[in-house]
Amino acid sequence: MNEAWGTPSRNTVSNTATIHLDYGTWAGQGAPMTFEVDDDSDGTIEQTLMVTDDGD
Ligand SMILES: [Ca+2]
Repeated sequence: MNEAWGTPSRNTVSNTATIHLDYGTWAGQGAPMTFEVDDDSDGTIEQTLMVTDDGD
């Protein structure tokens, strides 16, 4: 399940997960965005995912 990450999708996190978008550290358009994933929504982050904005 934890393959290399490209674009976030519903297939990569469980339906009980809570995803926090780390806007506080996001440099803006074109910069990588950090997602913090709480797989079981217990308040502890299990995964931190970096997603590169390669879009238009
Ligand atoms: Ca958790």
